Order: sequence, then C-alpha cells, then structure tokens
Amino acid sequence: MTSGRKWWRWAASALLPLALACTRETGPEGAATAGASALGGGSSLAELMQKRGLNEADVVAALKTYTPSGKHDEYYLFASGGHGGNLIVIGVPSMRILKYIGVFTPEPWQGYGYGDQTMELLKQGSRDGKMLTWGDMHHPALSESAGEYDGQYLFVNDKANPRVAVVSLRDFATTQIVASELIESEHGSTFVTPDTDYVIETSQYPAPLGGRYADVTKFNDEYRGATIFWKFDRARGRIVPEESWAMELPPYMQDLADAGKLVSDGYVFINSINTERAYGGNLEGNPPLESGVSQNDMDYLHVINWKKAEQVVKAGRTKVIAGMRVIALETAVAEGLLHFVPEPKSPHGVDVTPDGKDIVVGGKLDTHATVFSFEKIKALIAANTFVGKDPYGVPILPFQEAIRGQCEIGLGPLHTQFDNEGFAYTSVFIESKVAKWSLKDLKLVDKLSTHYNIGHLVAAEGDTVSPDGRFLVAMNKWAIDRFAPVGPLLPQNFQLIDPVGPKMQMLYDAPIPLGEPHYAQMIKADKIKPVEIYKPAGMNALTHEKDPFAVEGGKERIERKPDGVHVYMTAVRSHFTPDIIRVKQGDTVHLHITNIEQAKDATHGFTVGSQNIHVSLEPGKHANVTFVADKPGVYPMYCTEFCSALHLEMAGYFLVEPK
Ligand code: K7E
Ligand code: CUA
Repeated sequence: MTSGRKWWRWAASALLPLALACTRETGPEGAATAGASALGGGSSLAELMQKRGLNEADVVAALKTYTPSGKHDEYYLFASGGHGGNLIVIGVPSMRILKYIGVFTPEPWQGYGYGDQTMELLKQGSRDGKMLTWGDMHHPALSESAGEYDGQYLFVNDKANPRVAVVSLRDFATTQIVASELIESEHGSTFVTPDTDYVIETSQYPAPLGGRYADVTKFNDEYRGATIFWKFDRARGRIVPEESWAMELPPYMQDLADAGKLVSDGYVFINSINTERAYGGNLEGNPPLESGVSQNDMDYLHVINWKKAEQVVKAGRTKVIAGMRVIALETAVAEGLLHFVPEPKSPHGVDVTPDGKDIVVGGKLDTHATVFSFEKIKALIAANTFVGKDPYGVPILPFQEAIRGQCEIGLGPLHTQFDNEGFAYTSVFIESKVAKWSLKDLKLVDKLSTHYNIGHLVAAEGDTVSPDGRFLVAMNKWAIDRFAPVGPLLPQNFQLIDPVGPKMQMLYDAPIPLGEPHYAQMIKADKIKPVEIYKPAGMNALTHEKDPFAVEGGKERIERKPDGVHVYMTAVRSHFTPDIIRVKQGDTVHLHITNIEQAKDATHGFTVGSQNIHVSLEPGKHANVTFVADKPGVYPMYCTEFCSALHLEMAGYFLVEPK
C-alpha cells in the first residue's frame, strides 16, 4: 500500500515539474498549434493549463486520477444503486463506470428480467406472493475471510421490501434473492461477519412480526424490530434460509449495524433511533414523527452476542414466525444475548475500527463521533454493571464507563471509515465535509468540503481488518452546481479524495445518474478474478452449471411437445440457427438459446419484436425464454449486440400462423 502512496508523491513532486519542463522546451511550437484550436492536439501543458484555467493543484489532482487507455484501475468500487435497485461498479482512481448489475430491478441490456432464469430470480424475491420489480438498495457488503475482502461474493439489501441478494463476482451477476416475511422494512443491512458465516439484515420501522395486523396505537405491545442472521454457505454460494435465524428486538427504529472483528468477533452492534417509540399521527393530535423521535438525549446501541445466540438457536430455544426461527426478546434478555449502551441523540452510522477494539458512532443531532470501547463494554456486561433496564427488560450499561472518548467533529456526523495509519474519516452531513481525525488521541486533523450533503464515504478496503489508506470517495446526495444542468432531477456526486498527508485533496467529481447510492465498498482489483467466458458452452449463469436445455452446434431443432413448441437454437457470428420459427397462434413457445462462441467479448443479444423479450448471450451462455404467441403475425427476430460486420444480417423470422 505504501508503494501506491510513493507513486502519488512521485507523481506530485516529480512528474509535474518534469511535464512543465518539457512544455517549456517545446513552448513556441505548442503555442502555434494551440492557437489553431482551443484545446486541440499539440498544445503545451502550460498553455492548456492557462486556457482551461487550471492551477498546479488541479493538474496534480488530474495526474492522480487519470488512467491512460488500456490501463486498468487499482480498485473496484461496488456502489449501491439506491432506489434504482441495481448495483454500480466503478474503477478507482479513474472513476470510470464499468458495469451496472441487475439485482432488484430489471436490467434490459443484460436481459435481466426478460428471460426465464432471471425472471425466476426476480420471482424468488417476491413478498407475500407479489413480484417486485424495484428495490431501495443501501449497503453492499463484500464477502470476507478472516476480516479481509476475499473477492468472491457481494451481498446487497432492499430497504423497502426487506430482501437480501447474493451477487457472484465470478461473472458479476445476481444469483439469489431471499425475502423474509418476518419484518416489513429494513436498513441495517447487509453486513457480514468476518468469515461470512452470516449476512445480517436488521429491520428499521417496527411492525408486528410475520406480517400480522395490529393498529399502530398498539405500537408498544404489538410492534417489534428484528435482526436476521442469514446463514451463508460459501461452497454453494448461497444463503440457506432453513439454517438462518433471527432475534426479536424492541420496537425502536434499529438503524445501521456492523459486525465485530478480531477481539470483538462474535458480536454485532446495531444503532437505534426512536427509543421514544413515537409513531406519528400528525392528523390525529400527535406530534409529527420527526419531532416525536427526537425527544430523548440518548438512544441505544444494541450489543448482540451472536455466537452465544447461535448456541441458543441450536438448543432449540426459538419460536417460528413466518418460517424463520426467532429468539424471543425475553429469551434474548434471559440468556444475556442483548445489551444496550446509551448513544448520543439520533445516531446513524456505527463502524467498528480495523483492530476490532472500538465502535465509532456518529450522532446526527450531536457534534461528536463517540468511540465506544469493546473491552469496557465486555467488562461491564461481565460485572452486571447496569444503570437500568428498558421497558422490555433489556439491561442498559452506563454510557460514560462504556466509552473511550468523543471527538468533536462538527454538525451532523454520519458514517466513519478508516485508513492504515490510525486515522478515521467521518462524513459530516450538515456541514458537507469530510473530517479526518486521529483514533489514538481523538483529535481532529483536517476537514475538507464536499459538494454537497455527504452521506456515506468509503475508503479503500475500508471495512476490513487492514484498510489500505489510499483513496476515499465521498458519496454526496446533492450535486447542485457541479455539472451541466440536466433538468430538475440531478445526478448524485461521487467525489474522489486523496486522504494521504496532513491535508486531504479533492481529486475528481463523478456524476452518478442511477438512483441514490447510499453506500459502497472498495476492493483491491487484483482480488477479483472474474471468468471471461462461460465454459463449457451452454452454461446457466445462475447455477454456473450446464443448463439441461443447452444446445450443441449441429443439434439445433424445433420440437412440438404437450407443453408447447421447444426451439433449440444456437447463436454464433453471424446467425441464429434456426432463423425461421413457425408456430400457431396460442402456442406456448420455449426458446432455448446457447451462444456457442468461446471468444472473449463475443456477446450476442436476442429479441423477438413486440414480445417484451430480450436476453443477453455472453460467450458460452445459455438462456431460456418462455412466452405465449397470442397474436398472429410476422415478427422479425434479431441480434441486439453489434457483434460482427454481418451483425445486421444476424436476424430471422418468428411466424405466428392464425388459428
Ligand atoms: Cu446513511 Cu442507508 Cu447507510 Cu443513506 S444510509 S446515507
Ligand atoms: Cu450477434 Cu449481432
């Protein structure tokens, strides 16, 4: 990681003067050429700087992010697509967008949600039998081994319709969506335990568990929160719902969560707001929810001993709600699985330090980052040092005895990330700033303005036991004046920051025009080794196994069976076989299409006009598409990727003969 820093310093100190020196030598010719075209070829660096109004700091920033053609980025940034429902993959430091990954929302380019396999996947994510085609994605979590990102899987959540999706980083594709009907909304999700034994999903807005009905005036007695521990089977790459379990929580609004690591491994920390248990009703004589939830000076950091809870589950001390084994709140209290520590006013982010020793909480209505000591919390629990109990019997630890201290940050601290030199970086929402502070002495070191309304921030390998201390990305909610205007709906603004040294430096603004990315994680690029083609040809991208309907070259055919017409097709530059399909009105049609190519990037797309069908056929991939040919007519079908010189000729006819 230091080698990277050396490069930066070298770039800043050596390359720039060198470049300037070169331009000085070629000055007169450069000037002549530059005069001809505003920014055109041949301009000298000095002239370009002058013409574009750039200063030396701008050029240094440019040198730190510019990535020449053909050169790969050092990091992948996996950003949530917010209420766009899909993931965004970005290269750092160039901030080039590399891919969108269809997850909760259909993604037409990838055929995601337009063929049988991906439709089945979206159906897996149904709640109460209702298929959902959007999600509110907040927190991507990379799989970890011993607290390090291992580059195998990514998990993401849907806050609106409580669900968790698994994305395989072998091919950057969603492979599973699980939905529990235990809870009705979530937010503290997804977070993984250090070896990815569990993927954590915690409710946000309390509701009767299991989808029951109870009027909101029964809030205190009938409404509850819960945190779900989804069991992950790494070998199979799947969440196993039958081996998953949950813990019932009081009806507070549980917020963000983080898993302990190293010394605090085995614990999970969850913030909460609304310990007032306000539920709104501003037309019914109650204060509006926003003021109702902000009365108390302290809310509760939930400290959960999940390893102990796992034993309680194994001992069968659970009840089953909505098919999920749930540790009842009374059991959690009786077994000492759940403790509360007061935390300052309306906390938001909770982040465990890389050494696992401290838990940093940002209070939205407090000016501090509060640093809780895991050692102290553990000792207080062991000694039964409680200042009281909440209305549900959960023991409350003394605040002052549980903290190591507080750092004065500014107005509206939210989320915290870490580097490799003992510094923490906290986003300061109301001030639109990043605060850099020392974990050792809890002193503020530097503040940098962001544009604007920063939510999360993400550092390279920032949630691991060994952050890299390299790039930092501020994930800003508002762009306001940063980009050319595009109407009232503006993109979000990701700002790339160099966090190294006494003064942080703003490097680059990247507009993000897809939903509102809340959080992202940044992983070393060399940890991810995606496949280049699906091998052998005929692979089902969901199962990573050969599809039972895979088609070999030379075995293409059309078969009429009791369940409809089966068309076994291949795609290869530049034709589909067969290229004429005849069916009768009312037939159910099953298309089985294999791209039999094994050349990198030789992707074909397939569509039949007016049928709302589209699949992406990457090299070796197999797709199945089922639909009813209900309208007679002549429908051209064609390849949707410009795959070869004869791409336009990669077409055919789908004929539906009238009854
Ligand atoms: Cu702060 Cu959902 Cu993590 Cu938005 S959350 S910012
Ligand atoms: Cu295949 Cu265009």
